[in-house]
Amino acid sequence: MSEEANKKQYSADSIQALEGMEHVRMRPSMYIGDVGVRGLHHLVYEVVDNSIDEAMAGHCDKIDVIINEDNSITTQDNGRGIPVDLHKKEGVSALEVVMTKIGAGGKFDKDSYKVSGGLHGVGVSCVNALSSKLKATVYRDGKIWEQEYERGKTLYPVKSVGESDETGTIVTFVPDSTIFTQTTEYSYETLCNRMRELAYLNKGVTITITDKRNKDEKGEYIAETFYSEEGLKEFIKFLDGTREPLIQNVISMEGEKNGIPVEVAMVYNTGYTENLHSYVNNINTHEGGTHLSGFRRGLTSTLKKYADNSGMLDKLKFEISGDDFREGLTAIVSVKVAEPQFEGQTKTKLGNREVTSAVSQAVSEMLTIYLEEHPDDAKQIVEKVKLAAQARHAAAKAREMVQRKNPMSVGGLPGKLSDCSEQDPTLCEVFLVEGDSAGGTAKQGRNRHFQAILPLRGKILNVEKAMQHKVFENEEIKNIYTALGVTIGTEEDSKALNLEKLRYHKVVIMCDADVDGSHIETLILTFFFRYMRELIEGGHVYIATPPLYLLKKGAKKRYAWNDKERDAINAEMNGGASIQRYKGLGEMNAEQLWDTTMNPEFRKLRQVQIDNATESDRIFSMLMGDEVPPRREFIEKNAVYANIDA
Ligand code: 0RA
Repeated sequence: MSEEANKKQYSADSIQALEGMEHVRMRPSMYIGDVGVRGLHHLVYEVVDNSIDEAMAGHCDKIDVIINEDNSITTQDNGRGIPVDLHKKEGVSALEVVMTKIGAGGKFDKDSYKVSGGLHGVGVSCVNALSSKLKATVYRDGKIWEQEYERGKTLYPVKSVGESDETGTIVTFVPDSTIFTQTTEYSYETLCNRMRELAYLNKGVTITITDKRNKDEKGEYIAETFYSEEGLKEFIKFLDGTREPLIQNVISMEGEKNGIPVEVAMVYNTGYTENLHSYVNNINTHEGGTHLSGFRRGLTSTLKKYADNSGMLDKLKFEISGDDFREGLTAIVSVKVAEPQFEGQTKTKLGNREVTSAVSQAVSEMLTIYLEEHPDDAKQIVEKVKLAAQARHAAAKAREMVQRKNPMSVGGLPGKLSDCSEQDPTLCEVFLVEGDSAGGTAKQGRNRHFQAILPLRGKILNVEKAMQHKVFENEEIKNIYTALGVTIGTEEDSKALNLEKLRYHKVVIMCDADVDGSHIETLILTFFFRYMRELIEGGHVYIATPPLYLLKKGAKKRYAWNDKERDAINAEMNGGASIQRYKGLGEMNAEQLWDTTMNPEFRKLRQVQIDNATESDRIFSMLMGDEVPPRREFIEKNAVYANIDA
């Protein structure tokens, strides 16, 4: 290429780069999912993923994440450092290319294991485009290099600012508040959960997180360090820590099958739920896919073979199904795929066909050896499978009852449901209200055009501890299924939830703002999480937030949702307001309930989201399971939140 042509090419490319960055700012959701809380945190994951890639390539074993006082984020790693030499094609430093060109991330590093993909892996340049300020500092080739950007635009060419023998990359960014209009405040807990998960998924890497916005009693910043020596094996222990184990060991393996790195860990507990977590390149694949199919296949065939040979199932009158092998099973499957194909509604379902047999083989080998070496455990597992098969038969009958019309009701709907008149489900809401009396108030206070009320009697069943057929036999739960119009089983998946006939697009849980109320709220959420997760994932589940206080002075009436608000309003009223503490929904009259909690114009609904399914699973099993101490600890630790949220 002539110099002239070269120049032309360069400017053409840089225009393209600019367009790419502009496009990210114009359509951020296309790159990071959304511009809410989730997208905001996604920025951190994106940068950290790059450091993890360095770690997987064997060049990095320490990653630090800092939430700075101003809610900006700093990440630091001890990898090779982003290359700073001239990028021939672009005519500028490689660092600048990585930071300002969409999709440039792994282009010049074909040898290393570059596995970012799917939701993540859009590149640090995306983070740059969506930050009002970003500074990259690189330790490499004996020097310290630096470049700064504003909204993705470079402020100056890469420059050397000092000398050092270290290597690594430091990135500090301020999320752009004109993009993240909802909030730019980071949640320490959310970031912690992801860093802990990453540490388990990438053993040997030390990940620290520091929150410089808060100090502890000793005057030190809130901070945590995550490090796992044994990876998934420890992850399983962490996840299943509050469940009662059926066998004493975690069954695990790690290796490569058909060129695909596969890691599996599993354990059986005495419970009834199946907890499978799967990851591709560190990304949680909520919708499963070929790796999970491979796991199921390997598990079923190996256990079936063992059980048949053992003769323990000889007296069983019906077929064992695949599900029976997974009752009380907690397992994690993690694979690394070079070019992952993601499918499904949320693009979290692995499509690569070759992965199924790789995982299936890995699981078969691992399990065969384990069963041979641990005959007592093997016996326990087969006994459990047998019980599961018997319970499944009972559950199938109960499930049919859920699908069938209830003879006690009008038009197939539960008698207790006060329906709305609107026919378009997208406009309809249903309030699940604890207790008949609060249900009565809600029924009077609602807008009957689009708001339906379903009162629930007292505490609903704790599904975490119940066998499936008990769940489907439960009256309140049957009412929820019929009222919502959802059924079990789709053409593709006999156990999936069918939302096609969902009758209300907003399902609002409305409970008292006290300890009992929040317990009931948790019971209902546990049910949704275990049996109607698709409903939550579809963004249909909300929690109503009734006020805690009514302040009155003269003719003035104001409501407060927490103590701080109460005090502020009292001050606004120049003090001396009479303050009523609402102990429950029942203390409000219909008009007050409408004004504060049900009227779309003024109410504050909290949408229920699952931002980390693996962690949610652990929390639910802990909150609703058998062991009391960890539950108490959690509640005490979160008591402040509980008050604010209540
Ligand atoms: C491109 C190429 C290489 C490393 C990186 C990018 C890299 C990016 C980030 C982002 C945060 N930390 C990072 N560390 C490295 C390969 C470098 C080489 O070949 O020496």
